[in-house]
Amino acid sequence: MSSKKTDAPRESQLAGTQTPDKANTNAKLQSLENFRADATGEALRTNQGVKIADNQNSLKAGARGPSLLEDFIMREKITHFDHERIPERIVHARGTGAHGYFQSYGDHAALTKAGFLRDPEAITPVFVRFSTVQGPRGSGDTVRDVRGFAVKFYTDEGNFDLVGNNMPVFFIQDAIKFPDFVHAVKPEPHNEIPTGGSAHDTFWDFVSLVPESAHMVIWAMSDRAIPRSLRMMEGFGVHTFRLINAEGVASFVKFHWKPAQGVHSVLWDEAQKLAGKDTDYHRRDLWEAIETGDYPEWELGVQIVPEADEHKFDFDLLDPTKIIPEELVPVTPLGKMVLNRNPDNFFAEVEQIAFCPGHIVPGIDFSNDPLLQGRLFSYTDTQISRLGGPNFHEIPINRPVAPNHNGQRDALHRMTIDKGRASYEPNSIDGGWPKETAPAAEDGGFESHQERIDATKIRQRSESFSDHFSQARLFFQSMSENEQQHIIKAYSFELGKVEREHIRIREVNEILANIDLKLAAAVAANLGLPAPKKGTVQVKGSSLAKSPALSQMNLPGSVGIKGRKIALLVADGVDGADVDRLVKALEAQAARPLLLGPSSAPVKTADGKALPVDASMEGMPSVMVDGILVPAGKASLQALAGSGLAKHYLLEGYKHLKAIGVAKDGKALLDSLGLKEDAGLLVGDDQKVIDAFVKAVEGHRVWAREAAAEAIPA
Ligand code: HDE
Repeated sequence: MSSKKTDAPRESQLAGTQTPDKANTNAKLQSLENFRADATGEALRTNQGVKIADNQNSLKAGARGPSLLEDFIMREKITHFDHERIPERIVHARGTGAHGYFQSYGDHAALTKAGFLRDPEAITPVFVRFSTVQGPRGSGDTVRDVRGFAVKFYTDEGNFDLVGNNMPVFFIQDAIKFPDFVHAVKPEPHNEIPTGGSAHDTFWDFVSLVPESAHMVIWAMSDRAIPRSLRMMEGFGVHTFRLINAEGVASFVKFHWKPAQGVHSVLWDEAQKLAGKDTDYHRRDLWEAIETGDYPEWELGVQIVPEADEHKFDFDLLDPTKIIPEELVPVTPLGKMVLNRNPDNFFAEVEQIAFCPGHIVPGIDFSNDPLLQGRLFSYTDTQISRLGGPNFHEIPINRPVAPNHNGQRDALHRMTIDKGRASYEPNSIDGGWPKETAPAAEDGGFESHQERIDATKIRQRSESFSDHFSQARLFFQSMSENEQQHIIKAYSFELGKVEREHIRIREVNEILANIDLKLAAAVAANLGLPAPKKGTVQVKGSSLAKSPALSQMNLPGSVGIKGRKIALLVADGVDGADVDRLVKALEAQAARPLLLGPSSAPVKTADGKALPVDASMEGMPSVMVDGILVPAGKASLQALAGSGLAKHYLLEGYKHLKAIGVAKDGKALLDSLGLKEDAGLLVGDDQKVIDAFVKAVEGHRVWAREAAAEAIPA
């Protein structure tokens, strides 16, 4: 949602690294990927390798007779088909992913001994899976939800999984509450409604009873929960981790991913419409960007806290409902990640990838965050039922590029045929192999950070975890006016869907009033409830009045309009030369012009030529594009003025604060719609209009228009 650009260290750092081409970057992984099958030029065969002569007809007793049981070809085919689905993920079921690489900016030796962060020449293959949390596999991409941001680094020292989200905190503080939280947010158990959303009683019942969720819930009610693109999201490791250097010195860190594409969101009305008009909006966007060579990039950075400073903050570093404000500890850039290859097969790669926060390499270690500690168990456990046994690490997408010999040889679906007779260690039969490696830095054996623990076994929450509202307040008060209004509307919408009034009242009086009275009053008014006069607890407040880094408005915006989709609305009689001029201007910016007609048939230009269109206006509705241009041509403009589809296109684009540029003769069309020119609604046929249009698209949305756009029907 940002329009401002800053001289972020990211840009200078990115410019300083070489960008290896696509063929080279994945060379390492691909050389090990002998499991990819290409059937080009191959005969159709059964799974046993028998060539198939007829794949159209089953074996029958006579052409009209019953089928024969001996038809092993049909039985094999149907048996396989009958078992083609596996259980979807309990959470994060809906997702998509891509391959790429990570490259360190330098040797971060002071911080860590992890090899992939030590060698700036090393190209570490990665696979990233983005996801929503609540909805099933087939649910919409643009629902209001947290987004998963899970990265598997295939390092030379083993796989490292950074299994994060696009929000830096979480709903609960202790893993034992996770099943309760997930049962509450998932569709309700009696009717399995709603699909892909949190606007229902069980979710709000739970979060209004569990104040530790207040901070994360306000993030989920913000624009962060409706990203414009998976490429335009920040990512966070959430928990505090440790990095360990070769001398064994540990630093606490929080991981951050900063997108080079800027951080942007859609409006709520757009998000809702997209969920129907293009359920695959985010999946398609990522796929197309990679196919067209517009490779998304993120910078990996860390906030570093020396162990000695662990207790220097007014919150607990182990509490996953807290951020370290970037104003207190800035993010140190470590390297960049580029996604440059789409999967060949969704099931084999995106569906079968198995992440686990417990997959770490020497140089990285955990903290005692009780949410992280529970996750270390849960992920491996869930794969056993989802992927059918403990050998899921042998599925191609999960295999490390590092060798992995040990005594774990049996169990369901074992692929490797291990040689040698000793599946135990120590042994003297197989020469003692495979052997342990010393933890010394150059040897690379994993060694847990030696933390002194002297404690009583106890079921208790630390007192330092008890402030649930200071950072939620900091978040709300750090938002721009537009963002605050979006948050108010999101709470009002969601609570408006809650049937039980006592839940609405509890959320307003016992949660929102403790966050911010202005927020509570505005939501209360929309629900017809009295505004609370004061909160129910004493909130100590954050040491900062505001954290500018929390507002998307303040984050670096996109640079240029590369890859942005721009609709050109055309009808019979359009001025072909003007279309050419606009298309060339957009292509010069590496944007994606799309000619949209009244139908999918070509339109006729004013000088009688057939002009093919990319889609109909119905097929590519305004919610799917970032800006709209209306080229010159009297007859075309007249036709558009008489078309409900075209008028709706412009009104909706205006309502969603998009840049609109209309030829001079199209002024009457705008007047008939009651639309007034502004910084992003431009009229004219000259270069100045194009320049202003490009600037408005780069700014993502015309925020100054938001109040005026309220009057436009949705
Ligand atoms: Fe997860 N989470 N989670 N989670 N999570 C899963 O693992 C779990 C949490 C996250 O694209 C599951 O393989 C527990 C925080 C992502 O495949 C499961 C707790 C964060 C993904 C699981 C949490 C996440 C998952 C479901 C609380 C952000 C998708 C299927 C203790 C830091 C990964 C699976 C992918 C998936 C458990 C909390 C992120 C059930 C018990 C906090 C991105 O194992």
